Amino acid sequence: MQNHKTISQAIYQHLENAQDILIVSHQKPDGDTLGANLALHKLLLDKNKNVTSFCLDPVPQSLLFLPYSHNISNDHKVFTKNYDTVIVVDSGSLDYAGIDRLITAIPTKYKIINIDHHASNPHYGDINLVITDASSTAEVLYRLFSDWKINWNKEIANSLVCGLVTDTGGFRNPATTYQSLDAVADLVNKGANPHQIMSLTINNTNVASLRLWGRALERLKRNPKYDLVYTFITNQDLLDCEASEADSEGLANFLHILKEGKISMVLKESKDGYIKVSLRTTSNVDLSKLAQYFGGGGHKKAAGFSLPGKLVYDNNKLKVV
Ligand SMILES: [Mn+2]
Repeated sequence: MQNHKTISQAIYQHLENAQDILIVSHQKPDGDTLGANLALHKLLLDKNKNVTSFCLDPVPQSLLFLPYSHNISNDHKVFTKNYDTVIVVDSGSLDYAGIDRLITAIPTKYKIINIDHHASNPHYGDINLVITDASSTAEVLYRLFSDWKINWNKEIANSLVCGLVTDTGGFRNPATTYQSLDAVADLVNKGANPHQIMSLTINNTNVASLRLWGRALERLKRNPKYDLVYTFITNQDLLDCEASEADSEGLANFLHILKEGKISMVLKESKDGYIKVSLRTTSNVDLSKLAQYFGGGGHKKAAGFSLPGKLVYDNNKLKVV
């Protein structure tokens, strides 16, 4: 942690002198990337900075409860304005954030502050705070804000708890540590309401989504050779169940409850002609390395990558074509 304290101070010093700050979440946003973005957003607004928050995709309905969520822009024009600082949260790369090209349009010189917890993060920022044993970027920010002794408020506390709740699957996955729970306990003391956040996020499903999960669960297969359990979702499934791609989110995490298989894998077709592969394990296999081999990334116990192609299920066999 001694190294993190030095980086924490470097970020603090930089932000004290910064004026125009862009905060970027990753595309297809989740509760962690948006919670982290908006906690920083509120903190920097309170410090009278000019703050712009960006995400390539719109805020999902289920996360609109986050304080200041309406301040998140997905207008590419925000990249034509002047900034001295770009903070990227919860993104293993600029490409993963979806801004690798957009960022080149910023006319001024700026520094990138990279705040993340993905094991595959290659430290692409000018200042990098990447804590891979943190459950979430929200937990990284909790440690940062605690170092800085900020003036806490309910909005910041709720935004951070949203990241902690969603990235730990309600404190159930192996990323949940003493430090995650300690952070949440303290944030509750500062006004956050984890029960309400859980019922708005992870305990917030719909009929279309459950029908889609039903299809995927019915198809679960074991591969004894690799001690793997897997299933898949096609674009046709989305049409048949009147579900959206977002409705399959959480399925890979849900498979954590399985006692069979070292690794669980969910393959999902996406509309852009790719197959998204999500991997989870409760064993010591480092999935981030496996995912990086295929051009993806993530954490040791939860990682993913994409492949071009389609899924074909024929004769009880799944093929990628
Ligand atoms: Mn995260």
